[in-house]
Parts: sequence; structure tokens; C-alpha cells
Amino acid sequence: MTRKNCTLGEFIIENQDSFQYSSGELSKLINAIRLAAKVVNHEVNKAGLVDILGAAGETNIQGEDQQKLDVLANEKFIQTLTNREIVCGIASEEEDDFISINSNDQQHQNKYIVLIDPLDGSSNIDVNVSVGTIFSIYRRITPVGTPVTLEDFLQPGKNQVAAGYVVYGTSTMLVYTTGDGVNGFTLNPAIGTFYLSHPNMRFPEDGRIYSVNEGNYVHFHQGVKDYIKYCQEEEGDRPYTSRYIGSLVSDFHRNMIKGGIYMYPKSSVTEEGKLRLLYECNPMAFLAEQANGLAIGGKNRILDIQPKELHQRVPFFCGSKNMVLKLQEFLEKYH
Ligand code: P6P
Repeated sequence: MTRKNCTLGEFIIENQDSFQYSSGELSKLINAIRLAAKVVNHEVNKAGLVDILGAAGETNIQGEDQQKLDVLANEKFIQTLTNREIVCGIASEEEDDFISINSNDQQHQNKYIVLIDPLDGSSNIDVNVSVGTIFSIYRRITPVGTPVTLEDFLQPGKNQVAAGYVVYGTSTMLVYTTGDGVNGFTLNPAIGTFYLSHPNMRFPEDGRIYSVNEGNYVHFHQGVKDYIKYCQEEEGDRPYTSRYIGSLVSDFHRNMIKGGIYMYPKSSVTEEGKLRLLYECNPMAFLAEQANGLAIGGKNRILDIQPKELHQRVPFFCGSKNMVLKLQEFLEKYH
């Protein structure tokens, strides 16, 4: 169902039966994420007005300064997901270990786990540039009724049952998939309702935008350097346009609408890459493939990677199919 302008609530109800595991739990889960997104949106939109900017004085497992909004967004998503008694486990970029939701026996009966990057692009918070939330949803693989284990979280991305992001930009949007295409909903802040504004989102097969932090160029491996030079050559529809916001969600969202490729390669400085597999790359890769795009870590498909640890980092390239395939040609010259 993609009746334009329907609300997110109506969309969930009208499409619930098409979801292979439809038991209502996933719908309740998406509804919980919707609520948390509205709460975080409210805080992000007033970030400049109250003293919640700046580091919370703590650092997270990534060794990065935790911004107060990082901490707040993390708390809001965990609180909402826990209170709704829908999931049996949560993992977050801001939490060293996964959280087993076991406040009562009912919790263990729940079959979904959620992995989140509560506020991606947080370095942009203090300079009023858009940021985002990324979420990834799996069915647990250990027996229902028992506490979740690390095994439940270390599933390959192809096992995801749903994934999406919230982009807190010039407007706030919730974009997600349950494996049947990608749909975008825009928040009407006056009434706090998300409306279906971008049904059936798809990456154009070709694009003219490349997104990469070119300040790291000297550290990139040769295949990536050669592809960047290819983007900059004057031939055919090139040179392409360089656009890089420093928020994965925003760069991904723009490239999905206009066509483009996002790259965060490994380098001599970040040998494993920077982006986290479980709660950044896997959900964005699921969305990319559901939107007719591609997402690779190099030779391999992101969704096929077998995770080894919760905060594992991988190189990440995703976007318009033909741009990613062209990049892959350059990478394979050297491997
Ligand atoms: P750099 C934000 O911290 C993030 O995880 C992505 O959202 C973003 O694309 C990237 O890192 C920016 O990293 O090293 O270019 O500042």
C-alpha cells in the first residue's frame, strides 16, 4: 500500500498483513521508534536554545566525546523500546555491551532485538547541521523465553527484518523498510504526525554525486584514489559533484533521491574503516538494496558479512548501482 499522504500509523496497519512475520509486534516496534523519533526531534530542534550542547563529559566505547544529545537520544530510544515491552534486547553505539530486556517473563517472550545508532553525525550537533538516528531490527535466534546472548546480535545483515533512519534536517523524516521496498514519512511538527511523503524510494541506477571525506585522500588505498580521480576527470557526464555533509544519514538520503555514491573506505589511518557494521552499515545496506542500490565493503556485499564483535568497523561504499559497480572495478585492480 503506498497511498500518498496516509499517516505512518495508517501505513503500518494497511501493510501489516504483507509482512511475513506479521504478529503486530513489529508494527508496535515501528510505532515505538516513531515516538522516540518525535521526542528526539523535539530536543534536536531546540538544541541551540538550552544548555544541552557540548560534550556530556563522558567518552563512549568508540573513544569519542559523548555529546549531551547523544546521551539523551540513547536514553530516549532505550526507554521507549523498553517501556513498550516489545523487544528482548537492545544494542547501541553508546552502550559498551548489549542490554538484555528482562524486567519480567513477558519480555523474554518477545522475539525482536534492536540495534541503534541513536544520534549519527553528532559532531554536527553544535554547528546546526543535520544529524540522524539509525535502527536495525532482527528476530532473535536463541530460544524465546531465555535472556538474549551476543549470538542474537552478531547476525549477518541479510537476516534483518526491518531497518531505517530518522533524518533531523530541514524537515524530519522517518525512512524505513521491512523488506518490501523503502518508504519515507515526513513529520508535520504542528500536529506531531508523520505522513507518507516519499513512497517507494529508489536509488537512480546512475548518479553524479560522490560523497567522501577527501581530507583523507592521502591515506586511501590506490583503488579508492583512482576512483576519486575518475569522478573528477572531464569525460562524458564527468566531472561529478562532490557533496559530503559528515552525517551518513543525510548523505545517504540525498544520494538516494538524486543518485550518488557514499564512501567511507579503510585507510592507512583507519585500517578497518570507521563506520560500525551492526548499527550503521547493515541497516543502511538493507535500505540501499531495497531501494535498488548496492552496498559493499570492498569485494563483499555488506549484508553477507558475518559479524565478529558488537562494535566492529568495516569499509563502506553504498549508493547507485552503476556507481558502486564502477568503484568495485577500481578496487579489484589492486586485490
Ligand atoms: P569523518 C559520523 O560520525 C559518521 O559516523 C557518519 O555519519 C559520517 O558520514 C562520518 O562518520 C564522518 O566521518 O571522519 O569524515 O568526519
